Amino acid sequence: MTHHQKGRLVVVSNRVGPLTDEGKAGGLAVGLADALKRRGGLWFGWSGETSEEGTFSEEKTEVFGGTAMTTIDMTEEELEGFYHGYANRSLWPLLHYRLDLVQFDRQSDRVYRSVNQRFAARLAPLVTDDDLVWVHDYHFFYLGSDLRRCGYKGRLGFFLHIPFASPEIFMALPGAHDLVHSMLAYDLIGFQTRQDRRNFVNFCIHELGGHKLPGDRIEVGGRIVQASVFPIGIDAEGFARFAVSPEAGEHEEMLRDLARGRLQIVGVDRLDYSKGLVERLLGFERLLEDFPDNRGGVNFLQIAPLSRSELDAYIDLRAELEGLAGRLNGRFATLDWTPIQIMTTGFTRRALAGIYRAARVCMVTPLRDGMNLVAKEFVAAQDPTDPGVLILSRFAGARAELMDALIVNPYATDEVARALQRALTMPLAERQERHQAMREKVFHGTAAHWCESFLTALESAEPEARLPADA
Ligand code: ADQ
Repeated sequence: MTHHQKGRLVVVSNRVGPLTDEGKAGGLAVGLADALKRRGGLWFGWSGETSEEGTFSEEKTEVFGGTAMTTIDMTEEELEGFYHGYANRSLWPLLHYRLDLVQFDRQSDRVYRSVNQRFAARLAPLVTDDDLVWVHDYHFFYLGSDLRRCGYKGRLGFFLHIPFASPEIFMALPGAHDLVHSMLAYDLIGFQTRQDRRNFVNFCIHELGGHKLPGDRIEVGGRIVQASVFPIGIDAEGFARFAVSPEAGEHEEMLRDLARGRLQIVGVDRLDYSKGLVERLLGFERLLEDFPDNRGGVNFLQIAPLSRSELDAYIDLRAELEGLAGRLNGRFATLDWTPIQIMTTGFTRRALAGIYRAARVCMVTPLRDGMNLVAKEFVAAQDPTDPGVLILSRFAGARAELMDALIVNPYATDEVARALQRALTMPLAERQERHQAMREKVFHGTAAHWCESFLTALESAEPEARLPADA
């Protein structure tokens, strides 16, 4: 056997960078940046800019230490069809089980595939077969098979950050078979949860005629692929340090001063229909109806930065939420108390950590979520001697690890209200016990751990494995 030379890590994702842990970088960027800093390598993706066809600037490359960040532009038409269209109007709602919001059209399907091809063609000359190529998320399902067509024979992995819907739902996608077929070009496919993996494997078995092999492998039409579970995490120690920084302290204090002894409930989510924000507000309203002692005694702060605000579904959601919050405040507010505050402001990591720390309760109640890093950040930010309580949706990927949260069905308004009441009145000893159990999970399953587990599995994957008969 020839010794496999450890190649460079090549990460492909729609957005590239940043390589620092400052500012507003999410957990994902931090985890990847970490791995790239340790291993050196290339981060390849979209520049975030559009330019006219034919006048594409050469790719831009910035080098930081051992890592190069190389990006290319898209045309306006590509941005519309690939990003706003197929990725965010078709795949996002589909994979979050929202067939009522899905829009399919053949133009954006076509553009999505051609952008995957173009990115693969631009990436191909930048990689060698000794590299480890790791492609991220639902923007690039086809990129692996396109890269193979360009001649790449090295190891090729894919990680899906969002849920993989059950075959019943997934089959609604025109071209569903094509898409999953193309995914088989990857040697290793990673999912957030066992359920996502099971949905994918069931699709391969029942729709593509594949079967299970020992280990995590499946065989489809002679091609062997490994499908495994790698729950993403956060830099827990780093985040816990942020939570005791001066900037966090200022925010924590500000929030406590404003609350004037009232208990603080927080929610932190991109303003997205998958996050269950409407249902969450209704749960809070039910709390005030059914447990009236809380009137005047709790504050609910929802931080919801705007996201994809060009899309109708997001414009409608924003209007619905603002209407609901207005109605609720109108109904319950007194001269010295406003029950709900919604903000669309972005915060630094440190400020956010301080806000989590000031909260008695954090509501993470998505209708579907791949993982949900807010749940993990909230746990990491708490003061272990006086921790807050996490209310977590049974439909968040994080539920698999954070079983010691108060688990709710976000659609069941009464259940959400009861969980809130229980969280607000939970004795200190129980808060500490639950927090301690969750803290262990969050500090064990970190972003670095996620990254290393995936890359270790990818390193030992056999590139383009085939059944002997097929070879
Ligand atoms: P998202 O859907 O974006 O991620 P999430 O995992 O919660 O959801 O990550 C959001 C990140 O944005 C968190 O790190 C949070 O702190 C940050 N954030 C939110 N509001 C902010 C604000 N106002 N200011 C600053 N930062 C803010 C997708 C999937 C998830 C999966 C992740 C990672 O939908 O299910 O967990 O990718 O795989």
